[in-house]
Amino acid sequence: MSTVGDSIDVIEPATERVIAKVPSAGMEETDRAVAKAKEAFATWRDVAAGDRATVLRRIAAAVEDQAMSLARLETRNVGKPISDALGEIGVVAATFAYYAGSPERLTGKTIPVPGGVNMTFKEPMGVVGLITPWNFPLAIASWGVAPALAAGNAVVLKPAQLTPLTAIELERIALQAGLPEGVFQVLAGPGSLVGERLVDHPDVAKIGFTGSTDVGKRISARASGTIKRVTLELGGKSANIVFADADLERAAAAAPGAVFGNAGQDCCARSRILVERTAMDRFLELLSTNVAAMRVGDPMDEATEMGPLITAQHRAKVASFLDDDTTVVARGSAPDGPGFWFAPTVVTPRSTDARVVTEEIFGPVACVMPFEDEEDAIAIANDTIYGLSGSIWTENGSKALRVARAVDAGTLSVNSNWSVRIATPYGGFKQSGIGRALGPDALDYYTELKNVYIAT
Ligand code: TAP
Repeated sequence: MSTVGDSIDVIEPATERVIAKVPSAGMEETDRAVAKAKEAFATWRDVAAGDRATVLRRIAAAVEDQAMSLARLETRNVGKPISDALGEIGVVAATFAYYAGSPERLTGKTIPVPGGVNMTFKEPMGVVGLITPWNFPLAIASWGVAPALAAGNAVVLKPAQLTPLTAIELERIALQAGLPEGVFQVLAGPGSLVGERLVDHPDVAKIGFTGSTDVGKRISARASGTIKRVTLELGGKSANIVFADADLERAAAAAPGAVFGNAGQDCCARSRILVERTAMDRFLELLSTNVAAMRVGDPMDEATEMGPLITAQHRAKVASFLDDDTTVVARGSAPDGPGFWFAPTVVTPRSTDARVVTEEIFGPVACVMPFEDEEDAIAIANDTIYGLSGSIWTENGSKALRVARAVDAGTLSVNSNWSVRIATPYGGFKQSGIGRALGPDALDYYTELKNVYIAT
């Protein structure tokens, strides 16, 4: 991607070619979009709940109808395998369908109090600014857009400049599905202009941000200027904890997908694989075989398991983790180029301070470390500023639950890598974020709780 004058060149990571030019918004366009959203909100908030639900259902159906073309666009723009992209577009449709059930269920409570009764209402907030990353562009956008619209808000979405294409398509689909003009707008443009203006704008009631912890901190500080509501879905350094009593073959078969899925550009990538020392040799042997067998190549091929990285700059950053503090113990293959390829790589660290142990890599590099016992595993898993997700592999159910309760992370799976389910809350502890996406709880982050007292 590069910004040329007023347009963005969108690059295909697998070929390094420009595949689209998109208008790049600035401050003025942002102010205009917010003004239009504010006007649209005034009527959308009063649209009957059942009618809002119908529009969301129509968006879900249209996304499903156009799943293949949307998936192709996502694959070309991000470099992710087409089978993954199709799965993600399925998540987008399912997210709209799920939140289509919400407008009519956004109920409050009646609370008896002396001399009268209190009622609570979940009111829409107004104009919501959503700022999203490039790794799961449309899926993550839908996690904000669908509950925000369901609750009666208007939305201005700023997708990452690198990957704006499917978000632009979603705006078109929403209009065709009957969403009134101005209720949902997409503004491609730099975070330093469009993003910051949305955060500063007095008429934006809430910011839903998904991205890096560094930018999340900046947004959090800026948002204090207007006491803006903010939810933050940020980075991670999740642990994949493998006990010696686990089904090692199953754990080793799942481990590559848990960290090399989306070429490691996944906030919940289990990039620290913690293995009980007595099982280490066997686990590494199985893992190495599985990594060598990974199919890395043309993202449009249905058999491909891993595509390229997003940019040359990002590839250089990922490569910088293979420094003197690491030993490469297994490596898969990758095409030569063009394309921003990087082979899936497994390393062991030479010290616990190695960058590969402490920092989010956001690429296909897994760091394997031994632990001695349950207590040690928990201590290592929690020795990070992040707390997004993680997995625990053991055949002992009590131990699984003890460890899951003790790990400081928002989303844990036992004998599975699966983090994201539309009906359940997703988000981070510590510097992995504030608030939760998905599930019924997400609606609380797109509504204000109002309390009305009536004297009887
Ligand atoms: P960032 O560099 O943080 O960018 C995310 C979004 O913020 C982009 O749209 C970006 O715009 C915008 N932005 C940049 N600077 C900004 C500023 N000063 N003010 C307002 N907006 C600004 O992240 P990324 O590289 O796209 O994504 C990778 C990161 O996201 C990783 O850390 C990953 O873990 C995290 N992530 C977290 C989750 C969840 S759910 N926890 C999910 C996916 C990704 P431009 O880039 O277009 O300028």
